[in-house]
Amino acid sequence: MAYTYDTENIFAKILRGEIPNDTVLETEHSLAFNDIRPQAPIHVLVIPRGAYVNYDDFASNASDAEIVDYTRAIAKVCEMKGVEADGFRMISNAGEHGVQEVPHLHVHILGGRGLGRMLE
Ligand code: IU
Repeated sequence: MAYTYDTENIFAKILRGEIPNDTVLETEHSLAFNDIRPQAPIHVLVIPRGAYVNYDDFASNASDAEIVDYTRAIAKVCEMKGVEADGFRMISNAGEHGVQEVPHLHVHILGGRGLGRMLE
């Protein structure tokens, strides 16, 4: 299944203020909020405000200002949550094989416990 941007996706609704979220950080071009079904003690989603379906779409089509803002927002969340000392994981699922549930780019930041080995 090819993923196209759907303006009715849940994160688009969050960005429009139609659905509440547990905000961690707001910047000009990005929003970070706690995942509704946390998989670790720290589980934050960071999304760009722009309508990008995945990282490839974002990196190819976003402005430099959006890319800088988003990259730094991810780092800021890591700093705010204090995960850098003990380590953390960043994941961005894309498409069907990546089991992407919401078709709006999001990076998961997971930490606060040992996360186990993902890749052999
Ligand atoms: P995925 O990478 O698209 O598979 O993950 C989507 C995430 O969005 C997943 O961890 C959900 O728990 C999370 N989420 C959310 O935080 N709030 C929501 O209303 C919905 C999903 I729907």
